[in-house]
Formats: sequence, C-alpha cells, structure tokens
Amino acid sequence: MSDDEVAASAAPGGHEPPERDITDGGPEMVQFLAADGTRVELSESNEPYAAYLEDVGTDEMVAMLRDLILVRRVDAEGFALQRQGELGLWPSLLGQEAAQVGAGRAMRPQDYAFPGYREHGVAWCKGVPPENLLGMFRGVNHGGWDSNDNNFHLYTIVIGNQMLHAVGYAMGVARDGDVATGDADRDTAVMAFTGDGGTAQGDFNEALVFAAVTHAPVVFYVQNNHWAISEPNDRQFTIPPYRRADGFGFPGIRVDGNDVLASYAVTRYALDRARNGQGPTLVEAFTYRMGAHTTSDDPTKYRISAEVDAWKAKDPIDRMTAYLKAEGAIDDSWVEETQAEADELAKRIRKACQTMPDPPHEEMFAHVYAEPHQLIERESAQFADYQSGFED
Ligand SMILES: Cc1ncc(C[n+]2csc(CCOP(=O)(O)OP(=O)(O)O)c2C)c(N)n1
Repeated sequence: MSDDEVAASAAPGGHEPPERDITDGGPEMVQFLAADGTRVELSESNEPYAAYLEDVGTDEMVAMLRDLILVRRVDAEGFALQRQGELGLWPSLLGQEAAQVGAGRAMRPQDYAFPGYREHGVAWCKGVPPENLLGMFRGVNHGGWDSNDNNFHLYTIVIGNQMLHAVGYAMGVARDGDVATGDADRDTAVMAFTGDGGTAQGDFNEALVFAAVTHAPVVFYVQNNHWAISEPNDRQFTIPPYRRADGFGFPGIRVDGNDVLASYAVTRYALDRARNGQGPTLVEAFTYRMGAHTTSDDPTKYRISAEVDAWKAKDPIDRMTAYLKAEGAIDDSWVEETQAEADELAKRIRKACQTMPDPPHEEMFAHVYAEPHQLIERESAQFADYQSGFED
C-alpha cells in the first residue's frame, strides 16, 4: 500500500481525511525565526512580543541552543533505553524541543509547572535532573522527583487532568497574595502543559472556565503536535486551540512552536500577565511530533512520510543553529563540543537508569495517603504475605 492509501484506510469508514495543510500556522502565528534560520521582519503578529527579546543577548541564545541539543539527546537516550528493555515505555519529545525550552526558560524559579508526560524539555529548564525522569517509565517509582524541589509537578498520564490541578494551584497562589505585588521574586504564575488532544477533555474545558472567572494566574500551554496518538487534528476540533480562549474570555496566542525565540517571547508575555494579576492566557505552540506517540506506537500505520518530511524541514535545532552560525555566535567546533557534552550526559543517564534499585514492595503503598490508613496497611501486609510465598 502507498502512504496515501495507508492514510485513507486509517480513516474511519475508509473516508479520505479532509484536505489540510498542517505545516502552515497562518498569518496570526507569532514567529521570529523562519525555518531557514533567518530573522522574521516585525509584523502585526509578532510585534507585540518583540520587547520580550530585546534583553536576550547572544550568550543566552547560545544557551538556548545548547538546551535544545541536550534535551534532544536525553530524549534519544530514553528511546534507546526502552528499546534495550531498561524502560517499559518512553514518550518522545522529538520536534517539540523549542516549544518546551522556550516556555521553560521563560519561567522564573517561583513559577510552578504542571506537565503531561512529554515535558522533558520543561523539566530540564526547571532543573529536574534528567535521570530522575526515568523512574516512572522504568516502573520503580510513581514519579522520580519531589515536585516542590523545582516547582515542577509529577508527570500526569491521565489526559487533561493537570489542567485542573494547575488552575486550583493558581487560585491558591492568588489567595496567598503572591500576585501583582510588584516584587519580581514573589509574584508567581502557574503553567499547565497539554497536547492538542487534551483540549478535547472535559477537564481542560472546566479548567478554562475556572481560570477565566477567578482570574487565575495561569498560562495554558497547548503543544499542538498535530496528533493525539493516531487521531489527527481534524478529528479533535474545528477551530484551532488558540481561538478557544475567545469563548472563555481571555487571550489566546498561536506561536511557532519550532521557533525557540518566539516560544520564549510569547510565554514571557503570558507569564507577566499572570504574575501582574491580569489573569490567564492560552498559548498554542504550533509544532509537530516527529517520532511515535510512545515507544508502543507505530505511526507508519496512520500518517504519511511526506508529512514528517515537511516538518523535518522546520526542525527547531537546525534553524537556531543556522541563525547563530550566520550571526557568528557559534561555529562547527562549538556544535561538536556540545554534541560531545550531550554524549556524556547520555552516558550518565544510562548508568543511572541501569543502577536504579528495585523499590521495596512497601514503597508502592507508602504515599497513597498522607496519614496512615488501615485499608492500605492491610493491602500492604497481604502483598508482603503473597510475595513471601515465592522462592528467591
Ligand atoms: C483520560 C485519558 N483518556 C485516554 C488516555 C489515553 N491516551 C494517552 S495519550 C493520548 C493522546 C494524547 O494526545 P495529546 O493530548 O495531543 O498529547 P500528545 O501525546 O500528542 O503530546 C490518549 C488518548 C489517557 N491517558 N487519559
């Protein structure tokens, strides 16, 4: 079967999916760096956010590119570890690095992130050690880090659930008086991350209602990577996610998710609004999931290779590399050194993964309730009894 035939047969009832150009984000999409790495002229769409790049020097841009390269390597290592049987599952962020690094870098230490399960780049920017991301996917713990160490909540597998957690937390931040005080180290915003598929969940829509009416200091960051497993966007919504915000009464912005500068500038703007008491913003990062949904998925069954190729031409790392090379900020030896640094990082993660101890069985029951609970104690004892029936 040809790619086209595969796509047609994947549609329910064998219908051809509607014509769509999923590579074009339209005139409202905020972009500062074109796919070939050249700077985009100021226009009606990007001008309102340009001020948020004015204080970004070359060193900081080089640091952003370094983040993109290291995060991609962390992701590739997660994939490889799953293939070698060290992890049960890995959700790859390949292609979404710029969306996440831009957003993550825009956050201040006091800002709190509520991720889904693919936010490895945000975790990186918030200072969560990348090896800590592996525990849950190896099945040795329920998370792998303390959410309060870096203000980065545990991964959420239940789609959309974290949206409500984030809004509830943001409402609490406002009640604590940590909004619009004018103190840059105190004013706090919350970020909630989801995919495009998550926008179809009830939780997502309920979260938008509560955020709107309570004026919560929250930024909804939707990574529109164009697929919810095998469901394309045209089976998820009829208007793009950023326009959803209109109906709830707060701003929605579409940004080029493969342009780290644009993602950074727009997120800074939205976080400032939240911290200053101006309420929520919805940011839609227009991007693409270049790999499989997870290591359990085979995207060749439902999408055509031409689509993937079109997005490869928009690669976030290639474009930032081209830009910074043209600016004379980096050269080939910088790229080589950073790749070598990435390889060292991968080695560190691999070793940490392979030496993670199996948890004692009690651990599974330990954090279900904050206080001791009779039912959990009974279940733990029953499980210990069951385990003791096996030979070593
Ligand atoms: C409540 C709920 N329903 C269904 C699933 C199964 N599921 C896992 S990932 C996924 C698709 C999510 O797509 P999207 O929100 O676009 O995020 P992406 O994985 O593309 O980043 C679904 C339906 C789930 N985890 N939770």
